[in-house]
Formats: sequence, C-alpha cells, structure tokens
Amino acid sequence: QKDPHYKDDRDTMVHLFEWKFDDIADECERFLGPMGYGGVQVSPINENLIMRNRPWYERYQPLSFKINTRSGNESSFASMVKRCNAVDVRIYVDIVVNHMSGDANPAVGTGGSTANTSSRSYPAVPFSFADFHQPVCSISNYNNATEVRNCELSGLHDLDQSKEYVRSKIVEFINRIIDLGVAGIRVDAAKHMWPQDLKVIYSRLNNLSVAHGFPAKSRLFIYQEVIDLGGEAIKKGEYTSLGRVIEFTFGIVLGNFFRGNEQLKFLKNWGNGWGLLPSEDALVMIDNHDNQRGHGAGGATILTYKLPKQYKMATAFELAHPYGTTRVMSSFNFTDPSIGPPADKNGSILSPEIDPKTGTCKNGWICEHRWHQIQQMVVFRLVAKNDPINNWWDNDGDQIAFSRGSNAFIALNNDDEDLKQSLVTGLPAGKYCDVITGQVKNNKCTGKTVEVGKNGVAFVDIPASAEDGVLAIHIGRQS
Ligand code: LAG
Ligand code: CA
Repeated sequence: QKDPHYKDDRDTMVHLFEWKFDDIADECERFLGPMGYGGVQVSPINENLIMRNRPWYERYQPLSFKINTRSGNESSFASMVKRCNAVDVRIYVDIVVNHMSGDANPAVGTGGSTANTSSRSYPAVPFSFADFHQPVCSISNYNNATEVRNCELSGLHDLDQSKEYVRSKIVEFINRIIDLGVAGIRVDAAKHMWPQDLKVIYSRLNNLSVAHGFPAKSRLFIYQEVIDLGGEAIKKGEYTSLGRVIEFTFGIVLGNFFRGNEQLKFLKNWGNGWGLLPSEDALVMIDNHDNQRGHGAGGATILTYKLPKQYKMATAFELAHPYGTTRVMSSFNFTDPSIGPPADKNGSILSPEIDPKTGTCKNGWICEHRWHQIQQMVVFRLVAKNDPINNWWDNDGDQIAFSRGSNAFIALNNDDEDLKQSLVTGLPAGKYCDVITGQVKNNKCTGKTVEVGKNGVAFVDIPASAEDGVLAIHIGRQS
C-alpha cells in the first residue's frame, strides 16, 4: 500500500488543485504523459456542500458519495481515469471520510442532494444521527488523542468509523473508484480517525483493477494526512504500518533553508534522522493547497509560487534528492486565502488556457508543474532512478552539489557569491545540456552546455544573480 504504481521509471505526481476532469484528461495526454509525470492527485470528487462565494474549501464538506462536483460527474471521472492510465499517468483521489459538512441551512450539494445538517441527516448516503460521534464535541486540545479523533474539526460533523455501517459506506465508495481504475488515495484528516478503524477499512478494499491494466493483486496506494510537527498526542508513526504519511516537516524545513535562513551545506545528510519519517514511509512536497494559503500547518517558512526563484530551487532540491515519494503543487492564483478557482459568473470552473509559445498557463492558473525548471527536474528524477547521492560538494556555505550515481548531477547556489568551480559530477565524459537554463531542441542545447572531462570533472558556473540558482545535467540530455 506504499507503492504508487508508477509506470516504468516515472516518479512524481502533481496535484492539479481544483481542475476539472476533462481538463486533467487533456493535460495527461498533451503534457503529463509525454513529459514523464507519474500521476495526478485530484481534488475531492464526491458531492460537496455549495457555499456562498464558492471558496475552495467547500470541497472538504461532503454531502454524499456521489461523484459530482464542480470538477465533473461520474462519467467524466471514469473517462479521465481511462485516458490518463492510457498514457501511463496514474490517478490519486483525495478522500474526505472523517466528516461530512458543517452546519448549513439550507444545505444543497453540487449534485443536487440536500441534508439536514443540524440533525445529521444526509439522506443521499444515507447517514443519520447514529452514524456520528456522540456526544458532539469540538476539538480544542491536541494533547488529547480521543478528543482529536472523536470530536468535530472546525464544526465538521464527525463520522464514527467504528460503526460497521459507516465503514461499509466508506469501503463501498473507495471500491467504486478502484474499479474505475484509480491507483491510490490521499486520506484527508487521517489524524482525526483511529488507526485501528482505518486498518479495517483498508483491509476490505479491492485489489487494483486488472481490467485497467494493473498487475494482479496490486494494492491501493494510500498516503495519509497526519500533520505531526512534534508536541501533540498523535504521532505520524501510528499510521505508517497502514500506508505512507504526508511528511509536513519536509516543506517547512526546506522552505526555511531556501529562504536563506540556514546554510545549504547542512543538507548534506538530509533525510532520515531530521525528524523525518523513513523515506519509504513518506510522501513529500514543498507546499500544498492548505499551507500555501496559511491553512493547516506550516506557517511563514512555506515557499510558494509567489517567491519563484526560491520556490524553484527548493523544488529542484526536492526532486533531485532520493528521499520520499514526491509531489508537485499546481495552483491557481490567489490573494484572498478563501477564494475558489477561476470560474465564470455561474460558478463553473474555467479551463486553464495554455500559451502556445511558452507552454505556461493563463487566466488565473499558475501551473507550476509546467514551469520549465520544475518539469525538467521531474525528468531528472526519472533518469536518476534509485541511485544514491554521490560526490557531495559544498563551499562550507550556501553552495552545494551532488550526483545521483552516474546518471545525474545538480548544483545549487543560494549564496551572495557566484559559484565558479571545477566539480566531480560522477557522469561519463561528454557534453551535457543544463536543463535549467535550456533544453535540447532539434539536437541542440538552448541553454548552458556543460563539458564533463574523462575524469568526470566539469566547470560549473552559477552566478549569484542568475535567474535560477540551479544547474542540472543528466545522461538523458546530452548534446
Ligand atoms: C484537511 N486536512 O485534514 C484539508 O486538507 C483541509 O483543507 C480541510 O479544511 C480539513 N482537513 C477538513 O477537511 C478546509 C479548510 C477549513 C474549512 C474546511 C471545511 O482549511 O478552513 O473550514 O476545509 O470547508 C470551513 C471554515 C470554518 C468552519 C468550517 C465548517 O473555514 O471556519 O468552521 O468550514 O463550516
Ligand atoms: Ca474524527
């Protein structure tokens, strides 16, 4: 349950936050498949409460398990999964099963269902009063595990997963999407559910669909949202026997590094031992849909698209380093942290428009996953395979470099001084194209060319004033 089931050497997923299913399917075919992405995390797919002004977080208030949201319905979902799988891109669904909606009157959903929220009546499932934790209470003390799991998180009505009936509805929903061909799930608010209940639920899930191309007996990839920064009753380690856990410390610490608060040389032993989970238990990111806008945990050190140079450097380090299963965030532009995705006046989500010249997105979508430097580092990771870090170098300050075996080499400069150094790259002799400043087009490198000599040494030059403080070369891009 810790294997994302990527095809071949593919190794990174992208969270296409709030995208519509048809647009995701197009993106799989025209971009993600050809560029080497391994999968897509989609926003919650089951019917949610319609809230005034349509904030993004209405999707975390379910009204039923019907697949019907502003992203599309069950048939567009099924078609997306098929089309993405066909180009070797896997689909992961964000599952919200800790709770249903908060109180709302009237409560009408994106699929037309209604609910009487104060009496906990959700007829479209159906759930009723007895399916929720009682007595009703709200979470305030995170040092009390029972309270965190049995009380309401921000007024969201808390399902009781110890009840057989509740379990059966959750299992039915997840099995339905497994049979439609998904490869995995993000478990929202996993910290707020008992591990022993999740264990029962997971054990009842179907194997992945052989009809959709998965090998026989493959198990669903599960990664759970357990925010544990230390100092609370609930520990991320309570969930690692069940699947992977999203490692929130990763982006917080790296954000702090690449904001210049800590010298990069200290990243030499990054990974296990930094208070991080073992690599094989972790799913990592620089930012997510919550902490990029001050929700959830993370605070001020989180880097986002709003600080592009530092963000790209942190992402390059994330993707170059072998630790964890990596996820890339793909955002829409915002200033108000509540605002929902780009939409027309009826509230229908707009499709991202893609600039044919630059390949970047317009009309409110940021599409970090299409930024040249990020997309090229996804390829770097794929070429690096599982090779270890070798040839570490640093200037005893904010300049570092390392190779991944003899497949790939990266250098980063977060210093006020230029980086101008002959460095051991570990790569076979030859001419390589720096994939950060350019790419290979018609057999020609449009960026910096780096010459690796017979001894594996190359001269590396990253000015302090460079647009990106990164140089990256690998055996897939020679020129
Ligand atoms: C998550 N992980 O545990 C999601 O990643 C996160 O985005 C979800 O919260 C949360 N769990 C519940 O699924 C988001 C917003 C909240 C929002 C909630 C429900 O971060 O701010 O709460 O979704 O929409 C909102 C209001 C609250 C209100 C509540 C109930 O912000 O003030 O009490 O709705 O009406
Ligand atoms: Ca709960």
